[in-house]
Amino acid sequence: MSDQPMDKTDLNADRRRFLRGGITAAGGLAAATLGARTASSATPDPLITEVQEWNQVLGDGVDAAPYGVPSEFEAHVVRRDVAWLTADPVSSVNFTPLHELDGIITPNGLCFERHHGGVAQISPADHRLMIHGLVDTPLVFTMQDLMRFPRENRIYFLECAANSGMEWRGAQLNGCQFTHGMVHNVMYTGVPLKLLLQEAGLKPNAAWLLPEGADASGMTRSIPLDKALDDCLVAFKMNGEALRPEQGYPVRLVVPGWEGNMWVKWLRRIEVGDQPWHHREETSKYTDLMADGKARRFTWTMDVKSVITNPSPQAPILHGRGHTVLTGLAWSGHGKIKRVDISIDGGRNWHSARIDGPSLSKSLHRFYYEFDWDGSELLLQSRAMDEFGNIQPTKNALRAVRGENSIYHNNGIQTWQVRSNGETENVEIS
Ligand SMILES: Nc1nc2c(c(=O)[nH]1)N[C@H]1C(S)=C(S)[C@@H](COP(=O)(O)O)O[C@H]1N2
Ligand SMILES: [Mo]
Repeated sequence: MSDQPMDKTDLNADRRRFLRGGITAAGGLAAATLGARTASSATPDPLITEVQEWNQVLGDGVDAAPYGVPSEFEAHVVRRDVAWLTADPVSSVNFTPLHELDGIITPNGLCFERHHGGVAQISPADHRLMIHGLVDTPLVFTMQDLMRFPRENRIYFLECAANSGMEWRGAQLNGCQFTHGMVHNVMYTGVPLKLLLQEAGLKPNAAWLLPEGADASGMTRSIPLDKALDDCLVAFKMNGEALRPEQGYPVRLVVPGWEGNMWVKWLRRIEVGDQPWHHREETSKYTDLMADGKARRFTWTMDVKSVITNPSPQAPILHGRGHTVLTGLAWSGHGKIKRVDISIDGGRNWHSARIDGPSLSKSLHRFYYEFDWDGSELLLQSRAMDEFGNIQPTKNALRAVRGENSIYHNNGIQTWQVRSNGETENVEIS
């Protein structure tokens, strides 16, 4: 190309000449294998040969969007809720659109929300965090105080213990957003909780913590001290910017690998005690009801799990047979993901998926499996294994151990059925 500035009309005329000449694009062979159209195609594409509107008008200036928003063509990429699931949107949940995302980071505006008393709006100047109980010196921190402690940056998934809960008794919701979308993966910036506890000084009999939220639900959970001293963070940033109000602005607790309900948002108080507290929800919530009527309690760690995000019911195969990219997410509350296996025939044959992107402990992992689709019906499954050899079970194996009364901790293998027209559905196979 010449280094003379060229106007857009010239550029288009140039493209037309190129097309009429029928020049075969270099690398045309590779493109053909992948099913892309070659440049020498008989009917010229007006999107290439004609001047388009956006080639001719000036766009918005830099003052149009002081805080940027996604393209208008991405308006369908939003959190969604399921109206019949809860009585009231204030004590409810919405779901991350996993099928629209790639890589491992969840954008802040798409992180699913779960709250029991709505979103508290708190000015950071008015926020206080108290640490008291079995400590040498009870302390109250302002946000400014917190900013004077050394910080860490860590990427962790948060999964609600009820994620996939509606699927215990069979295939129910048609889309990975709804079956698996109570998970997000964020880089947190925060102060290790250990440093704040050391500042207050722990009494020798200190063994449990009771973090409490400043929202209307005043949510509290019992957390063993060992976990707090290991890897918990008191976080004020997510993906580089301030926490969103929905995620607990100005400060939330991060409890890596453990169920989401312990990640107290709008964190205002941490009481130190020598035994767990009795929570009013304990009889019905955040325990796993077994077939014999007994309940599992303190099932904190989120087990190894994975889901294929594309294709999936909200993201059918639209391109027909041929080269197909399957992708999804895998995670484990115990550590890193070591391997993900893919089956396209309902678990008869397994192939290793390719994990791409950072492999971090207690973080989402992104996997891919590329294959040539012959247009026949598929039964897609993914099965994750973590670095400690924990393997994702089938749903039936899970039911054999836990019965069907549970809502929580469903990490069973998900099946999507792809029909020959590319439509995809949530199914279960025995
Ligand atoms: N203060 C407070 N913290 C809370 C909750 C709440 O209602 N109030 N909900 C909990 C539950 S059940 C989950 S799953 C996570 C959800 O976090 P998210 O809204 O950032 O996705 O927050 C937890 N922390
Ligand atoms: Mo939750």
